[in-house]
Amino acid sequence: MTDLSTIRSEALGAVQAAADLAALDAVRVGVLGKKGHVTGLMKTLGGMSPDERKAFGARLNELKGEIESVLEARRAALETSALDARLASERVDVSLPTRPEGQGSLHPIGQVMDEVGAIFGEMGFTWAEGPDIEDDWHNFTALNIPPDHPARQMQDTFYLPPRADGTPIVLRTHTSPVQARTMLRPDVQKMLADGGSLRIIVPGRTFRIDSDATHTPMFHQVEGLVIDRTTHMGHLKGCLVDFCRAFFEIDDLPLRFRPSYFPFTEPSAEVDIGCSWKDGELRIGAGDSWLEILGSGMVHPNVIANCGLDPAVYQGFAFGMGIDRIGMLKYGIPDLRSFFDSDLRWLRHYGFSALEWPSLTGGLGR
Ligand code: 2NL
Repeated sequence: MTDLSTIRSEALGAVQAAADLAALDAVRVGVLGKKGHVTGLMKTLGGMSPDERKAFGARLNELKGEIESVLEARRAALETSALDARLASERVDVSLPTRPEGQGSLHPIGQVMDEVGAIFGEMGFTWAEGPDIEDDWHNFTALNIPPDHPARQMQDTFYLPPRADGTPIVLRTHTSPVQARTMLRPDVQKMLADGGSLRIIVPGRTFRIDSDATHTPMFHQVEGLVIDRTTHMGHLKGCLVDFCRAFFEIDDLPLRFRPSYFPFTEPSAEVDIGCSWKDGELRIGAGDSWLEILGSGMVHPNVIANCGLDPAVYQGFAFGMGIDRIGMLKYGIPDLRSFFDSDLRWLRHYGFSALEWPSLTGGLGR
């Protein structure tokens, strides 16, 4: 009897005296744990007579319940005061700046495409796209490339399994099939018949079996096309001079139009820009060297006819250039293959801000 009331008063006193949760748990273990006082008394029940056991057992259980409930009440009180203390001592500084978020950057290829788009956009060209996978009619035949032309060879062109009807399928070797598809569109034919002009640029991926320091099997081109009844070689020249000077941001950039040959244009011209080499480094815009930058010409009458237009009525010019190549030249990127390595350090170095849109008035590149 004295045992129980002593245990009770000691236990209740210890619970109230526990200053933190760890001390409170020590009290619980000392009373109700495996070797606790109450647990020890529970073990003595087995040696008692049934009447003794019943009476003592009931009192023991009552004591155990009482201690459990004061333990629980004290635990709740300690937790509340611990939280109150934290709330009083810690504070959130809402005036702190936010953590900087990682900002991605634009790949130079997309940047150069946007720059080219901004320049030709100012001249009234719209942006056209089409499929990477083409049939050989749109990729070769429509463009006046004869069946035995070396460009059609398996060594140069990626062939895919032919269509069920036997039509050969290729990865497009240039973006020209998009121009052919555009000219063939009924709404474009009607617009031309009504006296309008077609002016498009076609940026996109192209594929050729070629792989070395200056060629990758996948690369990027932008081609352009103007078709109406009066556009002539003078327009071609003025347009491309303006483009090159705007793109390289050099007002007096020297240009040279050099006679050339393409199956899809007649006459054809390649365009070189003036440059010089000093200590192995390229300087664009002055000097006595020339750098080939693009190919161009008046659209061949056969191409006009293949695209459903009368070559006696319609004429125009076309041009094509390598996006990757003009990007390397403008931004001093030495190795073409690095464009496609997806190296984050390279992208951080050569990448462009996604928040600045190239424009002739606001600035093209950096
Ligand atoms: C080059 C040369 C060129 C064209 C592409 C073209 C397209 C049609 C009709 C006529 Cl639909 N021509 N495209 C014309 C001349 C040159 O590209 O060196 N590209 C990298």
